Amino acid sequence: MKKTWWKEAVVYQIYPRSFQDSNGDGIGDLQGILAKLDYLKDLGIDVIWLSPIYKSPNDDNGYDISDYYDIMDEFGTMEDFDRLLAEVHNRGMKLIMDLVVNHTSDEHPWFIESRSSKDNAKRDYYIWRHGKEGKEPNNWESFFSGSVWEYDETTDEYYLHLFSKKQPDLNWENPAVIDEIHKMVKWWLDKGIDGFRVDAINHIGKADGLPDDPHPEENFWTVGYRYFANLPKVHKQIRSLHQEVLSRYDIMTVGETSGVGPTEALLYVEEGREEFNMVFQFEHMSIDSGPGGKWDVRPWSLLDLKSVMGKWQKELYGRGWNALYFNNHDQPRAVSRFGDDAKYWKESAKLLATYIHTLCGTPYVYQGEEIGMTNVAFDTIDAYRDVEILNMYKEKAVEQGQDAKTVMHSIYAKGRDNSRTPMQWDAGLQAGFTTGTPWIQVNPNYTRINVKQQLQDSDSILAYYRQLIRLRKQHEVMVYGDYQLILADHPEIYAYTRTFGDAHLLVVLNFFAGTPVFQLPAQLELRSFKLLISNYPEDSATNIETFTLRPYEARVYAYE
Ligand code: ISL
Ligand code: CA
Repeated sequence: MKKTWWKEAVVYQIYPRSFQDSNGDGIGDLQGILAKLDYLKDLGIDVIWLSPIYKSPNDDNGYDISDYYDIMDEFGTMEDFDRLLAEVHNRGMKLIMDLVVNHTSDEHPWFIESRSSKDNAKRDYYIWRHGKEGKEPNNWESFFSGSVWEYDETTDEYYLHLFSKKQPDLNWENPAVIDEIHKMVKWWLDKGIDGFRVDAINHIGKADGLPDDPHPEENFWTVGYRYFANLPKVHKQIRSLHQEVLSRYDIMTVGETSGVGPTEALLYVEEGREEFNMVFQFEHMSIDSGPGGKWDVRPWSLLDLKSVMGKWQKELYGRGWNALYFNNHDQPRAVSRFGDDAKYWKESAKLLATYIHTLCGTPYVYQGEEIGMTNVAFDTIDAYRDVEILNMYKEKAVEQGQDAKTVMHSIYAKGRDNSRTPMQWDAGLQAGFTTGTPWIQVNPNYTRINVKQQLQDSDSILAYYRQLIRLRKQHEVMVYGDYQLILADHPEIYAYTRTFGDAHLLVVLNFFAGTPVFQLPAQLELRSFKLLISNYPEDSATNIETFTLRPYEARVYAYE
């Protein structure tokens, strides 16, 4: 297996709006990030991924871009960015940007021109269609509720938007659009950034003729998904981006691709395909949803987690590379979702960290994860900011008259604002995030859960992350080792080995609050084990052949 820096790296995702405000306007900014670089360096971070910082009217917090070549006013200036990049590099870290090219903002000059008339030169930068008998051109539904089509009076046509109506989809069938995007990507790479996380890239191709979805009820994601996700034409576009631009730089790329299993993922990441280094897959993020999609909240089972993740570990090994994550700005907080954010908060946050950092792939840490930040439950819908949440609430609770309480409960479980509350730096006012009024309320548990407290506590979640990340740098097997599941059918214990040449790891994870007994499989009995890390104070048991695990206990052993 080829060794490269991006396989050995640990990535930290910053959602700039919620990270650190430097000027008291309640919105995180680039100066704020600059002030925290030493914190990230000390944590052991190699690569910082910045969620979008480009000019944007913020309908979707920067994922709606109105100028790819400029910085969002609230975040600072291009000089601030250049300084940030230089300071990241000075510390021996790298910086990757979010590349959002499935759509722009409706306030992007291209779209303003495009909508102005049918014969405007930029008309075909976007996807315009006539209505069908006075209705939308087809039955596809947006990820953010309602039709993907928005009627525009000026020209009496509809434009397509897979996300909010302020995020019109670019027309990737138009060579002029592709030229513009290649040029822009090159411009950022020439500035010296170290790669991209590529937003919603699996959606850039739409099926020819934009057919109606004949099975509107059968979609986990949204109606029409099969016609605008992971189509063959997407790969052509990515390969041309790779060949013409990306391949000329020593960078890392990670595509965001919902709806793929390992087989389809290999089309994006297999070495030699010349597309991406890795992709974010969503299968493990769906194990707590029913057939109705993400808001259809269900309990999850460890056996599902094992089978999904095991499949990815096995099928990509030696052929592609995994991106490992439990948290990002679109997902609820993992400690609330897969751990226990009350009694075993600390143990379970460490357990989940142990899992992500001992699988084969590149681990991603999302801001606040390293201190065990939890979900939030605001009393009223007015406290929420996310366009996906607000549109969904309006559709279900207001228009369809569904029980508002039930809708709020699915927001508490799955809403994206769970991970967008301000970073909890200390126990002072507004968690040290801002001296003003934050754009979204802080989680009231900041007095208990914050960076400052955990920096002083050698048993903290933060200290544990640092230890795990250091360990990864000392043991190549943690990065490159082959994964082998043991105790496959155990419903509470998740255990596996990793092997790289002569180096071996044994990982034993008790995913729940019970106290199951671990039994070492016979084939490992004659080995000698050394405990590398554990989320409980080390106990005296030298015999690991059989032992009782404590709630959420995690142990990692090296063995020969
Ligand atoms: O999860 C999905 C739909 O619920 C995916 O199919 C979709 O690719 C994903 O939601 C895309 O997310 C990204 O693009 C969005 C933005 O709102 C998210 O924050 C971003 O991560 C639009 O730019
Ligand atoms: Ca600010």
